[in-house]
Amino acid sequence: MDLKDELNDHKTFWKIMQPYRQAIKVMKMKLESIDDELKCENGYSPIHNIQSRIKSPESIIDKLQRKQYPLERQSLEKLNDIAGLRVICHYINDIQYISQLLIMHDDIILVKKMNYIDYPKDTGYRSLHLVLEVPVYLKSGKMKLPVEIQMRTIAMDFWASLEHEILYKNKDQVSQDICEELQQCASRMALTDLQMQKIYQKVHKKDG
Ligand code: 0O2
Repeated sequence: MDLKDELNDHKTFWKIMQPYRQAIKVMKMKLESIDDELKCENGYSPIHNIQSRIKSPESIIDKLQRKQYPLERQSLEKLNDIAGLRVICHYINDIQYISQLLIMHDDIILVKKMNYIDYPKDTGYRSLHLVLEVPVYLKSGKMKLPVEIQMRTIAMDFWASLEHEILYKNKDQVSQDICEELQQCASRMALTDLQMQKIYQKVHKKDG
């Protein structure tokens, strides 16, 4: 069976992805614990919500082909984003703080950090991407697996979700004007994020 057939077979895909599901659970638990500790300390949860996903067979095959890796099991090790978590935070400052606390855990390794918040993509996309290796314990022993974490504010998520929906399957047919409009929306959302952060700080200071 070649990799394409294996991934497209529901049962086989489910089995191959088992360690990745475990990696997601470990990472989610770490994030929830950080959120809980900060809630006890500051009286509010910095994390709005956490979503997780296993990359779809179609998207895995697409990426392997795009990167010109052979379509075989071993090539899966070359992908950092098979296990993915999206962490939606309330304020921009929460993103930096939570990521610092997470990286401090001594059982995880920071493999890659892409700061699309300070350096947004040309599309206007903003998020902090971290690839972290996390230990997973199987019958056969311990293995380390990468998990990609996308951290963003509610405003960044609003933009990314709608942009993805608008451009989905239309990316190549969209005019420059539309791209510019989307970039403008992203810039406005970024300004709003900064303003909301400042408002929070002002109110918090006043109350505290
Ligand atoms: P899915 O869910 O993975 O099928 P790399 O791994 O660094 O070699 P990659 O994967 O292209 O290459 O890295 P990148 O661009 O840092 O991260 C890709 C993911 O970021 C995308 O996943 C999106 O979730 C998100 N993303 C990146 N750019 C944009 C953008 O312009 N708009 C939106 N809405 N999201 C973006 P996939 O691959 O699309 O999906």
